[in-house]
Amino acid sequence: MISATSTLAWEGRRGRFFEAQLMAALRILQAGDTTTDRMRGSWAGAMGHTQFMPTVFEEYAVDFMGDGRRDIWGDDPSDALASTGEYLRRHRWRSGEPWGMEVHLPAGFETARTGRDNRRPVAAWAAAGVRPAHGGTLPDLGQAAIHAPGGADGPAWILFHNFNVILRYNPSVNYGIGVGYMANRLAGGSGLTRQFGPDDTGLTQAERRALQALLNQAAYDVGTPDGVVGSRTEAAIRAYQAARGLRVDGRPSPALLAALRR
Ligand SMILES: [Ca+2]
Repeated sequence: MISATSTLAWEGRRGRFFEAQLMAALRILQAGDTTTDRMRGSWAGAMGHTQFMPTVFEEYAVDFMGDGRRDIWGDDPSDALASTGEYLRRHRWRSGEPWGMEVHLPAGFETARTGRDNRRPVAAWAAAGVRPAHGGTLPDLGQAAIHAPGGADGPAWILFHNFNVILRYNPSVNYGIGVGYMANRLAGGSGLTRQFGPDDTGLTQAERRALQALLNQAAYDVGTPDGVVGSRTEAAIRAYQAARGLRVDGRPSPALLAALRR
């Protein structure tokens, strides 16, 4: 942490910001919360299990286990998780309320009405035909937004107050949906009822997985098919294309999937 924050303070683009982070990191050491060898963080200065910046640590970290040290780095994640809970609480997380839920949109629903800034009362969305994907009625939690990244027929969510609290951690809507969805699944919640459409490769996730399985069958090893096209899949595609005399670009496509299925 000291190496990373002092380098970034010296490098200059955000010098003042990282100078403040460096000074905070030194104060944390001085306070005895951890030691230099255990105070690890990313190159960009985020540290511990839930990636607190040093100034955020000073503001929100708590000693949940009561041993006198706020230890967000140790094998026991209790202090880190409690500190994250404190961060969410102080940003006005409402206990017991969901962040959002998957919904089904009615036929002809205008996606122009979706988006995080397009907030309306839950009752207005219910009147417009928005229904929980897993049945029941929408809980009346005040103002809410609809997020439908794949259009009206893809997965869609209604987003309540607590979703905006998650975004205080990271302002990406995809990040917020990912965190919220994973939390629901960890708590035993159901999977999505709708599939995402094709991505910019022209293939759906199921098709990308099928493409990876076919590459494996053809002895171009991509590892366990997961629908995520990383460097290993790209290398396998390149090898396959080269062996078949195709243009070598390493990119998945509907034509490549069709070739593998022949
Ligand atoms: Ca502690």
